[in-house]
Amino acid sequence: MSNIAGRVREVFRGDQRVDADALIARLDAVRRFLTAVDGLLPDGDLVPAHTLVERAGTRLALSRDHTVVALAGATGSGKSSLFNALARLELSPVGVRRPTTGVTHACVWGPLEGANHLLDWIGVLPRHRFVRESALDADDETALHGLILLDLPDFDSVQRSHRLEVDRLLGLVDQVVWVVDPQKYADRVIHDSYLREFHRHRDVTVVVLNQADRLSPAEVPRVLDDLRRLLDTDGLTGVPLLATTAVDPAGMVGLRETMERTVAERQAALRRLAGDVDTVVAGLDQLVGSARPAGGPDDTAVNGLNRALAGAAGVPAVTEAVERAYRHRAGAATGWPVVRGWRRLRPDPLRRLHLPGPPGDQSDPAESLVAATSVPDPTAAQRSALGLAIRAVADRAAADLPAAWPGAVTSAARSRLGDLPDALDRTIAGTDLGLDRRPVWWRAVGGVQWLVTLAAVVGLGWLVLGYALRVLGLPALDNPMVGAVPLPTALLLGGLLAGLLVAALTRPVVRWAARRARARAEQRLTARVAQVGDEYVLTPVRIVLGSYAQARDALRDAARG
Ligand SMILES: Nc1nc2c(ncn2[C@@H]2O[C@H](COP(=O)(O)OP(=O)(O)OP(=O)(O)O)[C@@H](O)[C@H]2O)c(=O)[nH]1
Ligand SMILES: [Mg+2]
Repeated sequence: MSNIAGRVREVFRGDQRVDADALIARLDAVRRFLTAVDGLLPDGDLVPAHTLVERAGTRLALSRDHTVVALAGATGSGKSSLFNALARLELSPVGVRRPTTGVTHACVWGPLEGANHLLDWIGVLPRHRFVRESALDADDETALHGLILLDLPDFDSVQRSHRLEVDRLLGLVDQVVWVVDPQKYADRVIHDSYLREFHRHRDVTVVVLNQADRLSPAEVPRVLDDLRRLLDTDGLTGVPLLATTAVDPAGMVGLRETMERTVAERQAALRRLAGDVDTVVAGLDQLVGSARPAGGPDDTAVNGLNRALAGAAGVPAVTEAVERAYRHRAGAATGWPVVRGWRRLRPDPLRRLHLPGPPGDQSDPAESLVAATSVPDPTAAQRSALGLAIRAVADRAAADLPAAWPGAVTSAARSRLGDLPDALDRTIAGTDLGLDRRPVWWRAVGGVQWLVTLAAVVGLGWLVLGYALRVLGLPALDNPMVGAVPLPTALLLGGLLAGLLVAALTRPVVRWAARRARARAEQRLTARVAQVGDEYVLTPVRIVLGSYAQARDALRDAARG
């Protein structure tokens, strides 16, 4: 037996110490990760992390002076026998009827009070808790003070409740001693369903080949070698492996020493949780990956979005109306006074869209509380173009992110889609289209038109008066001459001609200025619509990208340095 104990010491790894503060920092990082991804990733993927945070918090708050060690294994491997042998008392019934142990038994070395909270949390019924402290053998047992040993039911049980109990407890204990026997040590269940799953908990895993007395001394090393090979395949290279004989105190020496070392180090709880963090981080890794998060949606996608938003908001219709309104208003201000009145009767093109009418218009909709325009609703094509542009923004922003994220980014990009039409409409209604002031040159041209019209009217009156005097036989007026033309005729014709000429000269200028007004309005509207896109589409996307970056950083912090 002693040479087996020697082999065990060689491979015992108890090497890495886990610093409690570092572990708490890693758990905090997992917590930060969960906060960052809350509502963004499927809840089902986050269950192990939530469970870890909750369990680790509780375990660390409970006694760290105690080490909870579970004896786990197939039915009949001798867990209860080892439990009793370590306790040197018959605490847990050992039987020939399989399975024997249906409920977890616990034995506490040292006073029970400190351990009770731990056992409450672990869920061992008080009537199955025993204390291993007697005045007689106190000295023998001091080395195990702080040990809470659990005798678990069989994990390969025909009783489903046994398996559930074992699985539950294996998630809570600090260290597991896997008990196998010479007949069943190579069983697939223990290796595939249990040992392999624990490969990140190598630091808190011990494997014992019990019932070694049933093998010949020559067979023991051979079976141990075979078992070691299987453990290597399970990813458990280097875990302590020792042979035990529960029915012979000499066959318990190695296991007892291992237990004593575990209890003295007080590291098992921390190592177990560190292994849990490793497992959780490895599981989350594919959710976050190492891709650097993009700073935000790229320019091409944003430009496409702005174009689609402008289309859906009716910017082309409004700018078209701005150009026509400019021509309409300029015509009313600078046109030939005789026909100006007719123009005023025609509705203003912007007023028709319920946009600000000419200055001084009493029913200016910009002053009303509900700033809704009558800009035509987006067509189906414009709506689908907007949908595609939003999708493109999300796709480009999430291009480098792992599979779990593009969905979250797309949802964020579309999250305020329902509010967009109103926001766009309000923005259009609230945008200064640049037609508020009448240009000075309108007034100057309008003044000239009045003057020449006045001249024509004076000329006409003068001619009418001369004609009336002639009809009545009264002395005729002495008409001054302008060259060969009498002054009244010159005034009338000159006034009319000048009016038409000014109108003809003004028209191209008005057209040019109207186009400029349209371009200016288009610039302003596009800028405002882009702001709406930023607020309603890009900002939600950036928030998700920010969460991704936080999650990625948190997971890097949670990974063991
Ligand atoms: N020869 C020998 N027999 C052992 C040894 N350990 C246990 N046994 C016997 O193996 C049988 C099963 O032992 P238990 O301790 O009840 O096994 P268990 O793993 O607790 O079984 P369950 O409670 O059913 O899961 C009993 O008859 C024990 O006496 C050992 O080291 N050597
Ligand atoms: Mg048992």
